[in-house]
Amino acid sequence: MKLRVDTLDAILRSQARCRPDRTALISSGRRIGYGELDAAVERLAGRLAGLGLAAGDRVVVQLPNSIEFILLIFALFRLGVIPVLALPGHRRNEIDHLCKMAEAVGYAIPRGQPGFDFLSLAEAVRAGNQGLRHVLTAGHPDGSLDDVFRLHDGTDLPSRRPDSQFPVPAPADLALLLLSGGTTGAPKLIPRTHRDYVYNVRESAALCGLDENSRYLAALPAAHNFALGCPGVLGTLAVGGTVVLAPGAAPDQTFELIARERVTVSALTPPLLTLWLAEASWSDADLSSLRLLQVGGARLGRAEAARVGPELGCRLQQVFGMAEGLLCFTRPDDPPETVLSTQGRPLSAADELRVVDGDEREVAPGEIGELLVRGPYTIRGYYRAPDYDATAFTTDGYYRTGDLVRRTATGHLVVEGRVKDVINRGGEKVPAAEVEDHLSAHPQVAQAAVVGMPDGLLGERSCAYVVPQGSAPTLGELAAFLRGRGLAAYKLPDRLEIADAFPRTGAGKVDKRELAAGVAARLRAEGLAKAVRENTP
Ligand code: OOB
Repeated sequence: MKLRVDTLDAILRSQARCRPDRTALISSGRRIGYGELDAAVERLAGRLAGLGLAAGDRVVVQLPNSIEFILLIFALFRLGVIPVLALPGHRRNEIDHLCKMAEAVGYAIPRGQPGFDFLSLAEAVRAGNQGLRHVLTAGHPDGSLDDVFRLHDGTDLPSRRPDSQFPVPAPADLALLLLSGGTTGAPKLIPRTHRDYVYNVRESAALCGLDENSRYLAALPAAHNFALGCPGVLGTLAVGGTVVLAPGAAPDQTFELIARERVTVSALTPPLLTLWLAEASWSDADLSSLRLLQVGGARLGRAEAARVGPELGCRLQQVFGMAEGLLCFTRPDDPPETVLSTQGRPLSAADELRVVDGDEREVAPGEIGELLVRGPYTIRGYYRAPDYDATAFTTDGYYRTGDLVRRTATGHLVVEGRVKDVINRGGEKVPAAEVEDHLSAHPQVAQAAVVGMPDGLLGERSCAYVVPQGSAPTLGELAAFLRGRGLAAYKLPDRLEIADAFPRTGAGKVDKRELAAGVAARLRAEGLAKAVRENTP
């Protein structure tokens, strides 16, 4: 049988065939070869089929960076089942929404994870989702890779149905559903096909110069597009390299691993880079194997960018990407200044970019405007959201990114701001409207508006403005209320401002620009007052 390498599953199959003994994954000191991984995927796929999962079904996957995560997504790819990739920080609000939007039949969670009770979360989600038939729990394998997954009551998965045959997906078929960070209202699902995602993964790997000797450290959650496929975990596997899975991205979870496993490439958000730089200034961990560090997800300051080479001893690559598709990278042969001060240029020559004004007219070269994009791996519509698509895409199929950019003479982009109502909290995207809806449900809140405020570490944090109803609530009370409604922690406001009324724009909408300017001015004044206090004897 000829292997089609234009599906995600074929990435693993073809490597397992040409280099079965090479190490594919390293996690918690455990090493898994390509052949071993492929065989375990085959057995797991069989057992999931025995459970009744079939091509086209959707399963919400919420697992940390682990062998189990990789095993499961490949087993789902092999079955033609669509993984819906939730982030580790998501809670009842998000998971319930994902299950409903995707009409998921399964939900996979970690077993015995310290710090949070995923089983209770799964129970709560199941109560509101009749179609959610299976809760799978993933535990650490001691020996064999075969009993990694159980059902939520602790029982084993059934054995493979003898008649189970796996369909070979067509390249145009839906492969996975990613989460959008950048939409108004409740988050949308992003349908990525085998063809477009394989292209995304392979082209990114080629651009970054990955090969079978590359050792990629998955520090960011592998469920996020950046660490999954840009080139990330899948890009590394596609070229026969080794993926080293870190439990988290902080220096205490990564530096020793980099030294021990001789990691050559990784990806970070700007705040994590700040932590790495601080730690590297005194740590004696050996980072000399690192050759390339990708940084993206939020705007990277030039000063921090300039420290990467001298202080971490590796090359920096800026990445401006989105789960909807478009990826921009700085290139190895870009002049140093371009790498420090731009967010790169598009991955593909077939990416079509337009930078437009409010009337959708192309701005003059070098001017700032909203970025619209169409291309071989950018979606033409969200998953089952035709009403939303009508405004999120132009009539000729361009995706409105909501990002304000400027294009340099060399075609590199500089991200200058955004028009979408999202707070970019160090790479984690907080949809303002979603938080506002939850805040408005509080009995002491008449109106709520969530805006971004500048922050030294995260770039931005979120500030909730509230017009109270009766006595004003405190930030602590609102945070507890939102947590009680199952909101992920990163969406909780960092600051509260109480107002009598909101300023309005000419069109009568809440003037968020003025609110954001107001809190920024207060922060500056508070900073000054603090500096004066600290410097007054
Ligand atoms: C990545 O993907 P998402 O889907 O979580 O967020 C996309 C949004 C972009 O529209 C933009 O607003 C922002 O995140 N963003 C950046 C940026 N990279 C992403 N803003 C400024 N500078 C950057 N370098 O965040 C993502 C996906 C794939 C690769 C890298 C990041």
